[in-house]
Amino acid sequence: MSKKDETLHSVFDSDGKTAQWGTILVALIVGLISLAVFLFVWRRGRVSRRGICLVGLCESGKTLIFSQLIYKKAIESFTSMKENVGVLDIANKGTLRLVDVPGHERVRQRFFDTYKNTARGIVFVIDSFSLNKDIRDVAEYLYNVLTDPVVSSNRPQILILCNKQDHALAKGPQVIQSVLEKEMNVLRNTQTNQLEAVAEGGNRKSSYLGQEGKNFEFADVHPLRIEFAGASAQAEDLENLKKWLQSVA
Ligand SMILES: Nc1nc2c(ncn2[C@@H]2O[C@H](COP(=O)(O)OP(=O)(O)OP(=O)(O)O)[C@@H](O)[C@H]2O)c(=O)[nH]1
Ligand SMILES: [Mg+2]
Repeated sequence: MSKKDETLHSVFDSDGKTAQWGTILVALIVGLISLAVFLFVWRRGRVSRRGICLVGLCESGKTLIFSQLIYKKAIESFTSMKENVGVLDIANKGTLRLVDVPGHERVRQRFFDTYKNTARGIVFVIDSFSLNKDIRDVAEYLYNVLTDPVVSSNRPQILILCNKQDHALAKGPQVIQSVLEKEMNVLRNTQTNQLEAVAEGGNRKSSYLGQEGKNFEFADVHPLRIEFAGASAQAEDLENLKKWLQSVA
């Protein structure tokens, strides 16, 4: 190779490397910009979600909790057929919009669908006294909430509030958690078998609640964070709920 050819070759080499570095740099910048846009949109979505949905079966105490928090007093309530909406002030963290979703089977899904998109948190209220009798219905409603596609994608924080702790025969939050885990396990097996029968070869994993191959546990419902706490709206003991609201806001 002549001296001139060698020079040309090395110039071509360095040009090729420069072009390669240029492409990597552009790809890096595009990647960073996309990440920044994604984070911005994701954060905006989270920040703009300021709703807290109170859900649960009829008579669990949602409206009494709502009135204690919003009006600071108990109001006489009857089975709600429409939602109650109120604004909660949270110290140093602005406001949250509290929505009391009626528990009546005929209307609850419609109201939940209306408000679930804006939910930053969901409080699932349980009557800790009548749980034995209602366990199947409670588990079914909770299962529906936890497998809701909007809940799965927005990942609001979830509090399972064991209300009516003032009742002498009320079960505590820990007992309720383990009783519910057993019931959710049975329900999950039934639901999974039904799904498999209906849609063979379908993407079963997307709606599978918890971890496959072991008994249902709330700790395994990733990426949702599910907590349990006790309360008594009647005795005006809503401290656990207030602490949770403060942490969620
Ligand atoms: N003992 C006791 N009773 C409660 C408590 N919280 C609510 N209740 C009573 O339970 C009944 C039902 O309460 P609501 O607040 O109306 O129930 P809800 O969940 O709004 O019911 P729906 O509107 O039908 O979905 C009322 O008689 C309340 O006074 C509590 O902490 N302890
Ligand atoms: Mg009500």
